[in-house]
Amino acid sequence: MKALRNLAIIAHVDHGKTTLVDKILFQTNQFKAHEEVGELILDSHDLERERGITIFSKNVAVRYKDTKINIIDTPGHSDFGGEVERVLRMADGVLLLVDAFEGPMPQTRFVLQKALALGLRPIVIINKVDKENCRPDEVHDAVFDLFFHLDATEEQLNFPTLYGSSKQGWMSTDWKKPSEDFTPLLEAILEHVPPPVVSDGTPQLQITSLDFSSYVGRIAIGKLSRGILTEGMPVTLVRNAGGQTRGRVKELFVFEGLGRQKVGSVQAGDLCAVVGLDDFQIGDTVADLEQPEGMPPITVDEPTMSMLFAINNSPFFGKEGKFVTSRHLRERLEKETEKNLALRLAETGSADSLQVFGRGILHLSVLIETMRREGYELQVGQPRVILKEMDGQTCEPIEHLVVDVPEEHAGKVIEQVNQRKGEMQIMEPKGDMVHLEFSIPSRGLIGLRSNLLTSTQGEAIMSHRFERYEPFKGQLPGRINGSLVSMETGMTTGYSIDKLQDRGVFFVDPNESIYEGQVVGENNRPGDLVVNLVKGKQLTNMRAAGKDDNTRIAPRRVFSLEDAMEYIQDDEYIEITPKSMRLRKIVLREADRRRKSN
Ligand SMILES: Nc1nc2c(ncn2[C@@H]2O[C@H](COP(=O)(O)OP(=O)(O)OP(=O)(O)O)[C@@H](O)[C@H]2O)c(=O)[nH]1
Ligand SMILES: [Mg+2]
Repeated sequence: MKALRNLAIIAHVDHGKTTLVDKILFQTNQFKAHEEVGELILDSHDLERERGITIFSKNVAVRYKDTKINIIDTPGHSDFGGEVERVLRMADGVLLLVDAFEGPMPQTRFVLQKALALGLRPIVIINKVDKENCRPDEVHDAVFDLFFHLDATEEQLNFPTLYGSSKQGWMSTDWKKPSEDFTPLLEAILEHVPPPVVSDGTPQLQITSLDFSSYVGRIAIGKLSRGILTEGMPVTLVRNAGGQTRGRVKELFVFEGLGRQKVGSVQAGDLCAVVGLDDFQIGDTVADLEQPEGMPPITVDEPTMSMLFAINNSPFFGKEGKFVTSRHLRERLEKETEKNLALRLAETGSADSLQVFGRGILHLSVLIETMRREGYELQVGQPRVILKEMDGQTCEPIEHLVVDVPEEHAGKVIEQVNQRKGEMQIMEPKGDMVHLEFSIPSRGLIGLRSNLLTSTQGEAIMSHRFERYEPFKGQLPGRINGSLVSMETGMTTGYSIDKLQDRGVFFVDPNESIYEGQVVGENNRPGDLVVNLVKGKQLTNMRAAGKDDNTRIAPRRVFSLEDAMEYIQDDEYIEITPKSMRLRKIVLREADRRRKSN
């Protein structure tokens, strides 16, 4: 059998995983014409490129000294932690990347814990030592402490450490002595990552990941841990949920460089993609036709957040989208659940909406954004965390929150987190910053990021991760400021916006089409205020489109989709079309709203 290593790269978000994999591919000659365009080859999805984060884990393979190294790049954002946990089953070792300034963060802890529990051999990389304020030695000690707290075995505690810069393309055992390239890392991989352990017997491949192609449908991905698979082979699928079905391996692929190579057979130990099994689930085992043996089942993580997805019924519906009916919406969401594992749907009692359950704001916003680009129009409601009844008590998700912030802002951060029922657990210096750790209800996190950024002039770095369920902590203060709501449908005028500027901040520009019930701004005070932005000195407006007035108007507030999701109140929707995003009241007419609240 060929020499083989399977490893996954894991880290907190942005610590440099994809940069490392990209550069390894480059240095091992997997692609030549790599131009420094500031984009990562591996973050190949549009949304990944735009946001500069990895959303989907990816398999690549490189060759070093006659050894094939399968590498799995994983997403670092906590919404995708379940995916990381699953793909770790394909690996025999992990590279744990830690930013040389930030040190271990909530997601570092989560992914390391999972890797250790699976008995994987870790190599630690202290990355970004090229950065000026880095503190590699302190970070190394913190990583050691983390291993210790997570009950690493003696062997795991003896992890080798490399220091370096993914960006500059080198790793070294001593950060003060940079090397030329990744040779020290590749050597460490050959030495410390064990080859896959394979036992004799009939084929066994547990499906841990999936891909989708519009030509062949769903593609199963996993590690062949036993036996041989060949093209055309009839197999039995041992279901994760129990039971068995039969199928056939139509085509087989192994990973090679950035792509896949079609092969006639796969040897135990290698990772592969299987085409032809139509109806499978994650965790199913592809096994021998006659004597199938399944592998221990995998649990797919439960959703933590839900949101209402509804058809667009605003007065402006159907102007921009191709897919606007409830049938479109349902079919699209149902199709999504075939590949988006952490996503669930539930009926609401209305044909025009579905309750969608996911892993967090980012997980859901990626779906909404993808649908928007495909030409869908839809509306979504306020995201809600999922409560659970446990031992006769209502319980809610509690998260571990870490905030690093310059000292002068620490007080404001603590105050805001406390208001949201967060409890401080740790406060200590970290370089020239203060490092704060809290436990806080997930509810309290909604909208917290933008508030903290505002009150710290953009300097707070925060991240969080689900920890456990605890009894409900009681009511949280909602958004303090109410909404400015449009009284009429029509075109906004600079004149009217200008006249109302002391009432709040606007989300619309002059000469924009708005409708009655649209949320056009934020009220300076609590409670909603209905305003007329349509009225104007029509004559002057017609002449110069309100030019004089417009110059005095403060720029409108711009929301990203995630900002909007964290911002809206429970009686509001976000309307999303291929070209626009608007906030609105669910009930558009003021009189109806009043009647409803009485
Ligand atoms: N200075 C410096 N910056 C780096 C280094 N490695 C990565 N970066 C930068 O850090 C940012 C994040 O890098 P990515 O490779 O996308 O990080 P990631 O871990 O893949 O992020 P996610 O996949 O979203 O979890 C990018 O702006 C990189 O250019 C490094 O060694 N030094
Ligand atoms: Mg990445």
